[in-house]
Amino acid sequence: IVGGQETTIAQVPYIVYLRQSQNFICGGSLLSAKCVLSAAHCVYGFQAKDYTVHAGATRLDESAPMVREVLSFHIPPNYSPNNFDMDVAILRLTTPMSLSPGQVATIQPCRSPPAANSYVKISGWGVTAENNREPSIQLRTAMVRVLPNLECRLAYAGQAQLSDSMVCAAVRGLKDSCSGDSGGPLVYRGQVCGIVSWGFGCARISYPGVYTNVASVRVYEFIQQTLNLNR
Ligand code: 4AZ
Repeated sequence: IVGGQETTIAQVPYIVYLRQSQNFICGGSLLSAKCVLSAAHCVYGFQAKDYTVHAGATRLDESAPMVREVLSFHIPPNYSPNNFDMDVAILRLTTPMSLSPGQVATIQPCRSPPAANSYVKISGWGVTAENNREPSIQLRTAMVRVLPNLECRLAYAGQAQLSDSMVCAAVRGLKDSCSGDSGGPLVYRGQVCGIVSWGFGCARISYPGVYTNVASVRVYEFIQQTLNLNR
């Protein structure tokens, strides 16, 4: 997170982080005791057995209160690693997290998207500046503004295609998600409405952060169908 502030897990009890072969790589959100919402690009091309999901942690340098292995990934068949369309994944855990109020909690996917210009909360252990290489040891958070669709399409015009499965948010030039925040939550009114996905650089004036739009029909239906497989 660039331009944010330190926080603790008590303020963001639904956030988890993913390790792949012991390395911190991404964030995620707990949708249920056994299901984690993250970005497809955090897991695409890799194997479930190489991942662990860490919950209840504020800092990366202490062992997380709860660590679980990943049984399987679910990625939409139309996920495109080239343009990040449908950048969403559900990770099914081998054993459920035990939910402990204030430290480990679930969050619901958002069915109706926040209106343009709403302020939303992003959180993660990603780098605090575009050129940093190491993640933030402490969990950080920032409030960013949801951009009108047109403003974001104009920002990326000629550079990248934005699809209906994407939504942009930023305080342009100041606050943004960045490398390592991928897969983590964008929250509005207590629901997860976005997944950190991509952007050109971080907190640049010209290029807002792009998030998977959880409330878009294609993404919302993928999430619901995948969660239903469990029941
Ligand atoms: C990344 O590299 C990344 N500013 C994540 C989010 C953003 C940019 C890059 C959005 O994982």
